[in-house]
Amino acid sequence: MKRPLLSTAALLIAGGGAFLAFNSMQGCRPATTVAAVQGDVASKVYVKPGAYDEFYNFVSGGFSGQLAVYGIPSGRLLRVIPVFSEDPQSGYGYSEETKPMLTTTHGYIPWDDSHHPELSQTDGVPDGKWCFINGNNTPRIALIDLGTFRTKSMIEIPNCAGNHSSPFTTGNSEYVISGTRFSIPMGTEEERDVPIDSYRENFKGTVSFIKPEAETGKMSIAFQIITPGMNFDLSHAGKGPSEGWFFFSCYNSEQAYSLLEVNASQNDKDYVMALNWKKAEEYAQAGKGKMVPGKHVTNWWNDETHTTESKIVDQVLQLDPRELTDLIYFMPCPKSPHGCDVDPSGEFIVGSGKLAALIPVFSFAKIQEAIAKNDVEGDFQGIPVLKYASVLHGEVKRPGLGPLHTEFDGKGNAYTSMFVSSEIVKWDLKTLEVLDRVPTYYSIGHLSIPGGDSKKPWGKYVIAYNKITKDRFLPTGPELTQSAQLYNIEGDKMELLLDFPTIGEPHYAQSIPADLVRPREVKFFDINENQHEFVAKGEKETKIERRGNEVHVWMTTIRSHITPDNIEGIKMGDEVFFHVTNLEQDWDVPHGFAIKGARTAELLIMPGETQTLKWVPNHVGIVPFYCTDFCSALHQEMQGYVRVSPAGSKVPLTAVTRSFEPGS
Ligand code: K7E
Ligand code: CUA
Repeated sequence: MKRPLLSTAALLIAGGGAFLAFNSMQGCRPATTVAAVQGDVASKVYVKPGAYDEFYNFVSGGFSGQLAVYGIPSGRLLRVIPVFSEDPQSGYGYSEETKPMLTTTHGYIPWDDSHHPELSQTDGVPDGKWCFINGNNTPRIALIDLGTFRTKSMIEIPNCAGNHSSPFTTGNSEYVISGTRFSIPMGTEEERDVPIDSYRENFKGTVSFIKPEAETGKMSIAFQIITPGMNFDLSHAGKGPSEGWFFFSCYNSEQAYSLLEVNASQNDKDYVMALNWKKAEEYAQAGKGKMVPGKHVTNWWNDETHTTESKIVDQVLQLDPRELTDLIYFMPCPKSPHGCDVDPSGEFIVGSGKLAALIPVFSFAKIQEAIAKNDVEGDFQGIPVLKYASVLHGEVKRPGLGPLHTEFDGKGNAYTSMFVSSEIVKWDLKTLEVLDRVPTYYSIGHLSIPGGDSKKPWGKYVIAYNKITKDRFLPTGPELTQSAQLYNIEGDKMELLLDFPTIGEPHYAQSIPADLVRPREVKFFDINENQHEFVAKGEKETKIERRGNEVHVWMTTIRSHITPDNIEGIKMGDEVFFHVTNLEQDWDVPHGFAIKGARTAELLIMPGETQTLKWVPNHVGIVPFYCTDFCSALHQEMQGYVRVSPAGSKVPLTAVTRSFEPGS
């Protein structure tokens, strides 16, 4: 979303758009770069050394592909969890055990564009068990276990392109959703190889319902719903009265396939799609769908074997709403809606039209009435379009420019981010009156209140995630950091407390009280439960074995030595697999493993865990290896040697640790 606004405006004017009016409207763009910060705010974000933050804040890394974890209110970066991208720091994507996690039907894909962290829920409230996040580019959803802060499972989404309206959850995490941003032709090769300008006939969207198994976190696709071709942008599940429904923002109802900037900005209204997922579930269980091609990979981390298990699935169950006519309905929504948010009561659905000068709020009760009375204004490709006036609770007038996303404080207020006018606008859900506005620095995308899309927000803070920071931080060359800004929202007026930089580009983020996460904390892995194929549960179990040109080394680490540390008999042409078990049984004592010339990265092995580095020697001679993590006073002594001999050498294969008499 980082883009020159003026050129957009120019094109839209050329295209007859109403953007000019936006750009020339005055009054809410922050005039000064120095925010009015009260003298006493420092105490409100100050977490004294040794104390903990109140909230964990999970922030998407955008094009970094990762998920960053901050403490709130301090804004301290606690961890970057590798999800869709390789991570040299931990060996994620480099160890033999983690490589399959990033495997798809396109092969090994070590990067993605992550947008929306979504915490798992129980009874509509975040429960601290998992955090989901979407990969937008090569459509995937990942599940992060908040016991280990690691990627636990990952599923590829078939018949999808641009997994953007994802991975929003139902109230008990029965399902998480994936809606396709880009519509595409699907089916056989012949059906897919069509002219781009046959969009209207051939391009379709899908919405997939992914089921995470409650016990294991394994994910599978329960069913998929085919939709008219459009762009599905964001979504949220209903709750309370609207439990059982999902709502999606849809843009490009023009069905443009070129220069969308202009061509998809023509219609005054696009749609919010209401989807009855309880019905869909019923139909799926009653065999009303059909199996269609939908090859995808689903990967799952087994905590006992410390290894990824991968499964390829060839087909998915697809439901067609042209036959199952009570599955989806469209509601007109001005104009090119982005955010689609449901308030804590579940009655109000907020559609935020990027190009709209107002914010429409839909009423779930009225939607139900309109459906019951068939109160439609027509159809869109066979799907009923309900009358705007009939489903509208009301409109927030003159909220600001470029509304994107809305969150809630649980006290009857909504907070909407305004990308163009760079501000957060607070408004009353019932009266739709604007109550307060604060500048953000600058170009806010998402915003987030702890629990702010759930039934029970912890309405203490709102955090802005900004695309542009211009003059807010020390300059760092051509690219400046993106950032978050923390505001207190306990009073009538929002109050800016803190700026903090973020990794990659922050899109959405969610926060949860640390007290809900900490009880599940895993401090180390029980070595007795380690079922890795190549585990060595003690130094006596270390060994070396040749299998053709593969050499396997069962290796252990403990403060402060690696066993074995003298290896001979490796030959050019061999592939060496170091299976390193960390024997420690204590919190926060990882050991690292690196070897000269390795073409990937190190391993960082947690206590009780086994991880494997594959190494192909390419020089004859003595090659050192060592521990990379300063683990003890004698960390620098934690090293060893491999002797590499020419191919065909007769040096016997040995792996030992030797005692050594000084001076002998
Ligand atoms: Cu608004 Cu991808 Cu949710 Cu970015 S998206 S801002
Ligand atoms: Cu083990 Cu340093």
